Amino acid sequence: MINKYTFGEPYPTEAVVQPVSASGLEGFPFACCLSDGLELTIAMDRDDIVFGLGESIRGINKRGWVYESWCSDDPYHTEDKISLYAAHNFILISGRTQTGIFIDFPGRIRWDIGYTKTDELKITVSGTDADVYVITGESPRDVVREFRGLIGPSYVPPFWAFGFQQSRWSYPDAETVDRIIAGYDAAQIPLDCVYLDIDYMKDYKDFTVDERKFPDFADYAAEKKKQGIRLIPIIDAGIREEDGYSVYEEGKRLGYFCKNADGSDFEAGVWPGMCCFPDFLRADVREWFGSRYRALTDAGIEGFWNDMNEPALFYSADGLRRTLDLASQLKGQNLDLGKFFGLKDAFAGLSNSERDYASIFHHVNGRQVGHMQVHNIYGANMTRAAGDFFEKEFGREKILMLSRASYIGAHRSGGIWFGDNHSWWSHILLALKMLPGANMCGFLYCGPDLGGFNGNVSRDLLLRFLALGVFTPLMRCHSALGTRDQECFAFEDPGDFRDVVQVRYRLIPYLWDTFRKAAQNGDMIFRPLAFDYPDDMIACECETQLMLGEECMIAPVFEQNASGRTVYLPEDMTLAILSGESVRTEPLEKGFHYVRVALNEVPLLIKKGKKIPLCRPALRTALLDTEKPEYIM
Ligand code: MIG
Repeated sequence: MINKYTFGEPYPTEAVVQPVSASGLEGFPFACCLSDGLELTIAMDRDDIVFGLGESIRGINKRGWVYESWCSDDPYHTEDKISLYAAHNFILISGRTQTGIFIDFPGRIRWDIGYTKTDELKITVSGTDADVYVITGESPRDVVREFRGLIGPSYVPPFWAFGFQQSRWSYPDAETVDRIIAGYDAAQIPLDCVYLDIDYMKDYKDFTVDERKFPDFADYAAEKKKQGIRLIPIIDAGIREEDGYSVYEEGKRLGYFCKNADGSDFEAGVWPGMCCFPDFLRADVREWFGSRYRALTDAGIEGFWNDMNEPALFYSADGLRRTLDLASQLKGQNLDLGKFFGLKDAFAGLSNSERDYASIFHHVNGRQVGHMQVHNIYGANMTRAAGDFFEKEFGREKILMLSRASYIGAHRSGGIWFGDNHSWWSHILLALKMLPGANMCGFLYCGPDLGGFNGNVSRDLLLRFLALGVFTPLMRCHSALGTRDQECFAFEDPGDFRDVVQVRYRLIPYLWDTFRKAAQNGDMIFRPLAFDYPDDMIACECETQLMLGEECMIAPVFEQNASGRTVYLPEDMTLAILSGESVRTEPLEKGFHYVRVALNEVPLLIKKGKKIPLCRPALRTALLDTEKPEYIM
């Protein structure tokens, strides 16, 4: 059952598609207090598990930490953080009763989940205008399905988006892209997409291609497509200020950019230098910006990733001026501690600064809206701009769309990648823990940067990361500028990588089917074990394995130099060890088992009475023969 409670006059985020009439606030089920903001206090039972918050830091059970919904460009996903790129304002308190809470509010929200007081959940909304949805159901899964009905159907990518994807910041030109594809083909490792990061553009200008690096881009893209490879260019939120650049000139002329308080265009530096930021909250701006993707779809491009749309700001024009003034004031002085650190902090604080965000204004339907109140839907609306255009122009399931920032509602327009993680062993598990949360909020097409974005990967870490990625709908290897080569063929004995990626291709028909069912039924692909075995205490506390679909359970190896891992089986299951075209199965009884998994192997646990179809592997999704699968059970 869904109850909606409306406080004040909420900003219409359009996260919800199913009309629900609001209940009277006198029936509001939680202690609440209204002052500068809305504060809800909820008592938790000792054994309650709190699921949710989608793409966020820490565990599947969110208890014991404080989180903030505030879309943040933060490349250090360490345990002390409270925000990542997304604002997925849905939690599910699961115990004797099952209660879902969705706070539809696009500004900052603080979730103190037993951090200050062990058994108390305190939600602090930084405003008094919010819709609060309270959803109850028989089981956690029921609550999620109800919620998903409320927020509408998930984005479904094209079939080829289930293929393996290789990315790097950057493959700057056609020769490099060709070398990557040739490397994969020579090693006989399947591949479907190569990503183009910011360097394909001319001076980092959206919707341009640097002709020196990619001469005759449309012909080149067509040639790649003939080889079965899609190119996926990046699009950033900031628009370079440059006379003669049509996107900038049009945006400026039409008044489509975000403003300062005095009505002038807000300016901040990002990759292209000084930029303006389209006011994506406006329908007319979305339509305008969305249609700009045509510059690339006309060249045959069928996939995009929207980046830096929190929005990330390296510095604002104002902030930089202030900081440089301070520096010149201090020039020649003997800097004491206070002055030195003041200067240092002033430079460090230039990026993504609160003061800058507070100085941005949107103009929606004749109303001026301060950015702080709507920060969390900025990126979501950039992705909606693109998604709406693609759907209108090409229909559904034709264009691959990923976004870095997101809010609930954006799950209808695209998928997400989990941002700039590290080549750290702990980040295999961090990704695993985000998956069910993201699924709850409708983000089905998602996954982490496999191998880790920042830092240097090791061969074994990449293989173990890939063995998780075999199951994530988005299976993309990506790495940052300056890191060691992270393509599968760049390591010794690429045959091991082929074995792992082939397992993915063998599973694609099954994963595609599972994905479609989840999208159709408003269900999850990945569930915490607690959803399926609520009476099994060990299963409820398990944070290193996930249920996948109706049939199986995944349990990736996540430690270096480990020849396997301990797996907990809440019931008898079949262990399948998959590697290339080989499959080994072994029945295992309920309980703990140490399972040996070599670096070129992928473990999968299959429930009693279930079977998983496997097709023959192929180098491209288009070459898969999905007709006569072999079954494992
Ligand atoms: O500030 O375009 O998350 O995937 O490679 C970094 C360069 C900007 C952040 C994205 C990452 C991408 C990178 N971008």
